Amino acid sequence: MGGLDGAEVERVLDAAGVRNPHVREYVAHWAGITEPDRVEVVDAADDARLVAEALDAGELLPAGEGRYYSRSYRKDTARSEERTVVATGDPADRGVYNNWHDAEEMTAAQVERMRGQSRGKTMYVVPYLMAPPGSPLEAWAAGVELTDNRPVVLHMIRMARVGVAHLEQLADPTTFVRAVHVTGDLENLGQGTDDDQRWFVTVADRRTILHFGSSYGGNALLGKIAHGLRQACYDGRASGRFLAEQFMLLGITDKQTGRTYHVCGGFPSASGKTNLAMTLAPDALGERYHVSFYGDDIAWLWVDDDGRVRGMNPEFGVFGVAKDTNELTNPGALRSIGPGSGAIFTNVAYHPQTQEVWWEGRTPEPPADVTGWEDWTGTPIADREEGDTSPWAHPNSRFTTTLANVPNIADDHDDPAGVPIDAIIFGGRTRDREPLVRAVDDLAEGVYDGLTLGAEATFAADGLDGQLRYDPMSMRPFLAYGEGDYAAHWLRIIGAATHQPVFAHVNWFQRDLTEGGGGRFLWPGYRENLRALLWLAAYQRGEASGRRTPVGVVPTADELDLTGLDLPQADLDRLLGIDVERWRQEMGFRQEHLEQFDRLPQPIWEAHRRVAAALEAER
Ligand code: GTP
Ligand code: SPV
Ligand code: MN
Repeated sequence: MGGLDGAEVERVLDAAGVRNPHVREYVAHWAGITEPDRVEVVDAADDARLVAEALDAGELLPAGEGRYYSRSYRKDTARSEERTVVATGDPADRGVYNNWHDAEEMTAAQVERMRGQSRGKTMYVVPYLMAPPGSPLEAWAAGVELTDNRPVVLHMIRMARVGVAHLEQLADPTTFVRAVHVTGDLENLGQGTDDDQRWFVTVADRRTILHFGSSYGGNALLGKIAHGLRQACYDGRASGRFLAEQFMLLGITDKQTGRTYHVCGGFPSASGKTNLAMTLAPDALGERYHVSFYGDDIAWLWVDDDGRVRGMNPEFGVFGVAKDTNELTNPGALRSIGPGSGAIFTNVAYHPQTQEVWWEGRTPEPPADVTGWEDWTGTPIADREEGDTSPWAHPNSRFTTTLANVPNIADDHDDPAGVPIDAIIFGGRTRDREPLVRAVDDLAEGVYDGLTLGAEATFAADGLDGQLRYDPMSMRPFLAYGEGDYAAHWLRIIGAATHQPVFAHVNWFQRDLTEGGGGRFLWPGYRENLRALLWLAAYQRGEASGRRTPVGVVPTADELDLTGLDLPQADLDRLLGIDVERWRQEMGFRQEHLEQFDRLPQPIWEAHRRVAAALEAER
């Protein structure tokens, strides 16, 4: 053990009040492997001191009153799906998308990779809880992240409930996720080459996460994606108790009736979950409706004793995409990262003298006076070569802020009982074919719709024009076991509910593909998206009947509240239309997509055939 002996580890754990013997043993075990110089146990209350240390060390830079800026190594700016693995002891867990490997082999390889890699560094022990305390799912929510990276600790404090107490109160002291993060020598890991040294492994049947070689969000904040999604996806099925999904969760309160309608749902990464959940009602409708935020990236769903589907957000903060966030698109997000928020900006553009930050879409044009501005790599904008049009901020630059800063945070967002779920929606970036919203009443058809979610390949990308990159339920990068078994688990969990939520597919991204249309978005999007959800609520209450189509029920033009919107009739027709020929083409692609999955339940195939037959009948 580098500069640290076992007695010193014991002393630190004693001083921090870590009595859970299983936590102590785990910390000592990994300190022996990664060989840090120091061990420190973290509590959320340590934030101010850790921030001060990080500023001193230059790991963070000041970004205006109580806000911070961090730059990552330039090859370490996003999740790496090719290097991400789910490992178990059972080859039957292999799916199409989970990149399954053997648990024994991956664990041994990661131990060797991590050996001695924290020398000279501090190992931070970060006990956390991915649930409101007292949640019926608390048994699956506790974890201890070990990380040798201080900025990662600061992000964890914002994104998860951090403190020793969470690990001392467990009903079963052994059931916490062991989440080990070792940064590695980022400049020498061969990112993206044949000699890539990084591996991000969730050993799901051992509830152990071993991530090596990155300090970026989803790769390093292990409570979030690795535990909150991959591990929980596995645990939800192993226990038979719950679903863990890459879903946002919001409530729409009708101030006239006092009723709140709860909607959760999945859109693939960078497709609008944060924006939808943080949405404030558009001005024209704000008198009547209030939208409240529960979560923007993860929801765990279960069925309560009364047969209601309930949902909660296991996270404590938001890790949002910066690009295009501005006063018009998302005023709520801007307020959540305002002065004194403690927000951390990663990989946006920065002005060291004024401590300002900027990203593409923050204002229509970049700051006119470029003097002093640096792009996300630290290169002064003034030194850029003539004709360099690369973005100032990295396209995946992000902000990190706690839920408490979100202006429309729901009063009951941390209620351990969660909230009743009325609707489950799916949406991707689809330039044609998918209408603004279509409701699906049947459970199997709803699950089928989620399994066939995707985003269209762009004109530039390889592959068939109009073919989707499928992303089942928006969980493609986070699935922990095979897709057929996943579908069966969905049918079992939601099928046990006595009050069935309605399903719906939404699409904010239809484009004008006519000559001269320039590919503009047909729908204004952002805050106006509320209108589609209001229709869904009315439909579910029987106050709107819509128009039945082979792929679900779409609103009639007069059922959609368009007050204050200036939408040409031709656009509206397109937004609410069903292009049967395009849909028939899509059914062929879906067939191939679904055929890849082992053990896909019969009810899903039947749903597929029903939709296909209904489309044939339209001819
Ligand atoms: P992850 O955090 O990666 O899971 O992403 P997310 O699904 O939360 O995506 P987010 O809400 O951060 O949005 C990603 C991008 O989509 C941003 O650049 C938004 O500006 C853009 N976007 C979101 N909603 C809309 C919309 O309704 N219309 C249009 N045109 N763009 C949108
Ligand atoms: C996503 O990529 O879907 C995210 C951000 O929510 S990350 O934390 O990188 O996974
Ligand atoms: Mn996400």
